[in-house]
Amino acid sequence: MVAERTYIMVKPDGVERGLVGEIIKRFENKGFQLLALQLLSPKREILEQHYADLKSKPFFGGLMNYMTSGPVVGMVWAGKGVVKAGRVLLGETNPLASLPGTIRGDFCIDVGRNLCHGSDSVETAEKEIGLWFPNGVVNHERVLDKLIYE
Ligand code: IDP
Ligand code: MG
Repeated sequence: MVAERTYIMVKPDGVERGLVGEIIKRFENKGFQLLALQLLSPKREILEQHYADLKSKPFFGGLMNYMTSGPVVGMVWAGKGVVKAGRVLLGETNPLASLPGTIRGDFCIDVGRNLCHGSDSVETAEKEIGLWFPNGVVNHERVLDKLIYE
């Protein structure tokens, strides 16, 4: 029913700290639909593509080390306004600027250990979904949708 999708990723610190379930719970509670989920240890090449726009930043090397330090959990979530709402659930890039009630606001401190990723636009989301789920993602009809959407 709802076509908008976003790519949400629990970063290595979030996986190591056992926060995968907590992060999934927040998206489930809101009413968004989980379409795909995988745990994998990402190679540098995929991360260089994922973070291509940050390549010239001084923190890029540190970001690559952080993101290759352990497995990540990547997910595709669907729902009305899920790209923007997903970023609201995550909080600000800098966890210290994130309000309590957001994932980053509740669980972390440093920008270089900010637990999670969320696509920043519908266009980026589709690009990221294609990158991380090259075999495609199937949309599922959900009976529950009539209780979530008017
Ligand atoms: P976003 O994750 O909120 O979209 P981006 O600006 O796209 O933020 O940056 C991607 C990731 O790079 C951030 O989530 C964070 O892990 C890392 N990052 C961004 N800015 C800094 C910085 O100033 N120092 C260290 N790491 C940073
Ligand atoms: Mg970003």
